[in-house]
Amino acid sequence: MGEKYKRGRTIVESVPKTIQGTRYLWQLSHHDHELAGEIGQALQIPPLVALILTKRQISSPSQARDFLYSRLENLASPHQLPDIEKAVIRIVRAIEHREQIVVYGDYDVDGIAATALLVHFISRLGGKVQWYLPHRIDEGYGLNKRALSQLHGQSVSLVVTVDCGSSDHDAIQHARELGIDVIVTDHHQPPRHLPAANVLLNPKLDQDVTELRDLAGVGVAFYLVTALRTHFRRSGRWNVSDQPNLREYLDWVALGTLADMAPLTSTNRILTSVGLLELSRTSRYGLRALREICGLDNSQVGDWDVLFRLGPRLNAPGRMGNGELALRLLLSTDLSEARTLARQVDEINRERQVAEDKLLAEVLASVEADNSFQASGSLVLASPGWHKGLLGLVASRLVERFNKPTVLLTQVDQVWEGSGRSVPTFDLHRALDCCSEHLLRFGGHRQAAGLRLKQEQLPGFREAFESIVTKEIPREDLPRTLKVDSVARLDEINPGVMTYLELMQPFGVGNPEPIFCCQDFQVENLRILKGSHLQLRLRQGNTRLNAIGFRLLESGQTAPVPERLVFSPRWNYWQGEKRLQLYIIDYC
Ligand SMILES: [Mn+2]
Repeated sequence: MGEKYKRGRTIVESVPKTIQGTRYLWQLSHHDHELAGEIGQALQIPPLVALILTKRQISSPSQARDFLYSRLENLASPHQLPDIEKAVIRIVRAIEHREQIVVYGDYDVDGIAATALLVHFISRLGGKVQWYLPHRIDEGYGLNKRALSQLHGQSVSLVVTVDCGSSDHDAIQHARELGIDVIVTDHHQPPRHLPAANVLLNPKLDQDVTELRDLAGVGVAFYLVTALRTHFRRSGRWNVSDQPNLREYLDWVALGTLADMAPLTSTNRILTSVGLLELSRTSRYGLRALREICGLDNSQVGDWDVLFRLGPRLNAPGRMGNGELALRLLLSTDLSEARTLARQVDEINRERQVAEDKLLAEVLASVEADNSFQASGSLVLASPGWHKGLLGLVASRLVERFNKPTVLLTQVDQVWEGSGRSVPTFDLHRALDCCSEHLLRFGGHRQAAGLRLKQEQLPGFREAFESIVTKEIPREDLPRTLKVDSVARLDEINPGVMTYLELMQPFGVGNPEPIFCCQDFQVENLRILKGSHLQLRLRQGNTRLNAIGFRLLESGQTAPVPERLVFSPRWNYWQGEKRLQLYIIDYC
């Protein structure tokens, strides 16, 4: 054992490479102590933090510095996006000629944040701009002919989409025939044949776009706005000092990017980490009212707050039908109006929760009623009465439970429509592409997608989808694995380390939250809350820490005294106090 690992880190070597926990097979990965030492020394950060950084594709001290301290100066140029200048020129012409512009959005958080951003900025430039959000149940996702005919009737001559449009060939063709120009800005996987829009702005269209490839819809809108600002500055409209500060828009960008589960690496990491700071001090009435209703008025807003509090509320109106309420909340310029809207959004979110639980129970009952699902690699379920806006949420919960790619469908106007969610290793979008002969339409990403098919296509689709899944995902029951970053002693999880772990936020896709394993502790206090949550007080030497694990136990199970835990540490804010707490992921 070398001298440099002696103090404190010897414990690492005495833990096996894999440990079978109650729910997961824990994989303790190899450490690059040399690189960690180099990073730790150069940045003067705790060894444990340096070690975690080496497990986030960071291979030098300067990369580690850029990762911890996000700087807007490091953002990639908008001109990485082909055709962005064409989009700018067309929008500027519309502004100058007082054309009626419409921002055509989507009803999820990403879509409404992108809509708000573009509407706000174009009107700031003096453009005549209004917005259009399709109704989720009546119209569905994306552009549709009826909406475009209606906009044509309102003398609209330019439609700029956000977060949608890449697959809407017919509607775009229709718009062009009516004399409406269409600029598509989107981040969904483009189809092989592209629609006939005047401009297509989608980072996934071009292989050479690297740093911007994973932008969310609101990220693409933000880049368009950046390019518009440059154009206006160059044409002499503003001095550098009185041009709009785009940093102020990053609160919306962070909301949409986090809620859309876009990978939090590269450009998205910078946008979201700076954006969360903006969200924490935003002066927008809508966001302030929304934070109030979530009990977040005076605290820093973190990734969890967006995912579990702000995001679901903003999503709820769109899921239940009409996202307009959430968009009006974001754009509100009056505090008392914003508070009323926030209350309404909150109420709809409660209705959504009740409806979601009910639908989940119903779907689970049909899974249990059909024995064939036990042996199948995928779940494809359809029922005419299911609520279309909730299928994605419920599909996610089925994936969590059964670990199988899941597609849920409901009937809309004689066709089946629905949502799919996937397990991390399986590319859902590609699978749907392979089954496209059985589909009317599909679109989305690796992990989440939407689809539409005819009644008679369902059996064929189910069979084709199942055969792709069984070919790609091994038949035998693979254990669910959990990557553990490092073993740690309890005294290593301290406020100093937490400061740096907080700098690594936001966590999510592409930037997983650090997970630690600890052992050799005493359990001083053990409680079961609400039948399924496990609460512990741990002691190791002189260090005592509280730990909590949500939904770890089956109801009626007696309390186990764990010997080893895997957890992520977080600050817990409660009644004005800030306490370190370990969130238990698994135990054995
Ligand atoms: Mn999106």
